Amino acid sequence: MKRIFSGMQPTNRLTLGNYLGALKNWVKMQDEADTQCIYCVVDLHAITVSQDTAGIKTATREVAAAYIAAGVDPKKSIIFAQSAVTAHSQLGWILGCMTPLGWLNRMTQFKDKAGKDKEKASLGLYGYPALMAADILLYQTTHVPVGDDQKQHVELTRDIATSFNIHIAKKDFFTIPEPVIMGDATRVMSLRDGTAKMSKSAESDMSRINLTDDADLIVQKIKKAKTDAGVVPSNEGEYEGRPEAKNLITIYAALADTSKEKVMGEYGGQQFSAFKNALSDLCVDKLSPMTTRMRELMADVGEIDRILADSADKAAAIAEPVMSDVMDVMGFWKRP
Ligand code: AQP
Repeated sequence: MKRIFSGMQPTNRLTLGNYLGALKNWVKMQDEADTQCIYCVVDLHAITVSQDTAGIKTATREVAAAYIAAGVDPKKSIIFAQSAVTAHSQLGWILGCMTPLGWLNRMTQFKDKAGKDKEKASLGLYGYPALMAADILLYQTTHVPVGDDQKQHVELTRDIATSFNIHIAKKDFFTIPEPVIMGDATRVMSLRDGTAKMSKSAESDMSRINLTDDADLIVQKIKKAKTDAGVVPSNEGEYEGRPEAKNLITIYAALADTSKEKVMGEYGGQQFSAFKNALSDLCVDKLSPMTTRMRELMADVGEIDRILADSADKAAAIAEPVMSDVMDVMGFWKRP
């Protein structure tokens, strides 16, 4: 049986990037035969950069609501908050103690997220990959769907698991997970800068489309999206060196479930204003059912909490026996 584990940070509301790059594929995976999907809201990871103690609970519920609104079915998949299963922190610490600094020093995400002043970055941000390894290994995960940017962390997870199996457990204890690089996953770029990833925590709200944006705001954001002085490209060669043009075509193709070539065949040579109108219509058409469902879900927080609680029980039922075995392997005293 395949067991899939993946997660998103409740650092803000989810964006079109999160949807097209990950969520859309998560929904497909839950219908694959002999597959159990575990989709986590990784709130412990969210506090590695800043601690929004007033907003994280709502953000966690909103991310869970977005998963469900996008099509993740809580009857088929486990949707839970990472902090609700304490074994994540426990195993994260243990694995952190056996992860050499040399391995962590190679992680490019730390370099990106710590920015120029690394002295101000937290120990948590540095140790993020050890906690991510714990998230994955606790469930004896077989496959981890990730974007290209996260592949390095899954490789590190494999190294940590292999080292634990050889040197500590002296047997095949942890399943060695395979990264599933989502080949058809779309990399959505910022609407203000075609060379930067669309990111939910980027400073400018105009740089992204949030899954909660209403139709007027979507239209406004796409209208103001940066383009260049040319017309819509007609082929791949014409969008090289034009990241903003390429991004809008990529978004259109992903939303319409078609190829970029087909989109360029239809709109190539036209003014961007006409193409942006078509893109806005498509975006509103595809996102509004999701936005409506999210609003309904968020209007009944009790129901979201029931789903999160029920799923946390299911997650804990898998994680706790693994954690108990880790305690034995580590030689820790356990309550008799
Ligand atoms: N722009 C994007 N295009 C394609 N995929 C994306 N993902 C994120 N942004 C894009 C995918 O969404 C998943 C969730 O990732 P995360 O919440 O762990 O954090 P992230 O990758 O760092 O995403 P953000 O939105 O940029 O969050 P912040 O601003 O908090 O850092 C991942 O599978 C990711 O590939």
